[in-house]
Amino acid sequence: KKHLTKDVVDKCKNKKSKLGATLYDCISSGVENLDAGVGVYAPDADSYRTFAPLFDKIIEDYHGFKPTDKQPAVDLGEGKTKEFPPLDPEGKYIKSTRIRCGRSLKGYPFNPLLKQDDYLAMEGKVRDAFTGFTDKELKGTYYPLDGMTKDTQKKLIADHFLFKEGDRHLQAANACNFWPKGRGIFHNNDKTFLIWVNEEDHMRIISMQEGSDVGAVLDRLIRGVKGIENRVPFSRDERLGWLTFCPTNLGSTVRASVHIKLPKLSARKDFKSICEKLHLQVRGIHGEHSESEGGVYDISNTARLGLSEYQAVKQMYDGVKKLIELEKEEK
Ligand code: ADP
Ligand code: CIR
Repeated sequence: KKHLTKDVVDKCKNKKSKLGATLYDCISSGVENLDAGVGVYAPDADSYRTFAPLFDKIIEDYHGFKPTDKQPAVDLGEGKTKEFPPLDPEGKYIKSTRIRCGRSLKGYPFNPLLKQDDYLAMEGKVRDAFTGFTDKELKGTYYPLDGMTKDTQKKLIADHFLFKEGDRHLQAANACNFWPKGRGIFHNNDKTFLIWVNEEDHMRIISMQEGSDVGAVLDRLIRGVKGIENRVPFSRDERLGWLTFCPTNLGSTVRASVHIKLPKLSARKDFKSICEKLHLQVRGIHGEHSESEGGVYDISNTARLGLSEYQAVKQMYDGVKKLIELEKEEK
């Protein structure tokens, strides 16, 4: 609605990406969901170039990343995790901490253009990679969604480990074809290291634990990412960094979040705008498009593109540190 001007439509309406995606394929989610925050997805990597008149505007609006900007070199934060000691050592505010990143497999488009055979082949490839983990803490089991009981699935979702099902934004983007084929979750015994397979992105790599030890969560994520990238090649773009289906996740792809209670601050009318000024995004207790429950919010870095993985985590860390200070100052 905001960026699909007549000029943009005229520039894009007769184009097709290398794999045949049209402008409508990119905007269908927002067309069907007028309350969407962003409303577009890229069916393949080439769509970001072919439909640049639209994507560039949305990317600049969301990340502050200009068409001439370039994603910095990868810096996962290796050797620097000690810079992130627990944010809330007494456990008064923060319940849990999670850092996730997205990765796409080289040679495959995104959801709308994948066939059932692609899903199954991709699932096989990443499964092989998981079995190769040598790090004791990361070792675990892959649970395909196809065949999982509804009770197990519900519990994994309620406990914040598994992706939801039936997201209307993804459905309208044509991203749920052949569901649940090729979809699943890998996790270690403690459920502190998890990988979502073929939900919104080919892979979402997640590290999470109770409490506020951001450094420990990041350290585990780094080991996990390195453990997989040795086995499956990821697709990366010179300008846009790690490639993802949704333009909000490009670049570092990192969303570092805490589940936090800030009773005084969150009662203020300007709570969301305080967070925005600190470059923080507020989500509800069950993630995107959900509400807060019992005063618990999911607070994370907003930007992912134009900053390194380390900087994305630091954006959340510094912002949440400030929020806790402000909560303590409130009368
Ligand atoms: P994503 O983080 O992958 O963009 P969502 O916003 O849907 O996707 O969140 C996925 C799940 O992760 C949800 O169940 C959400 O509650 C959970 N989650 C996010 N941050 C935390 C956290 N700090 N602690 C525990 N669970 C979390
Ligand atoms: C939307 O437009 O609301 C969904 N397609 C999700 C967009 C990415 N999420 C976000 O910025 N919070």
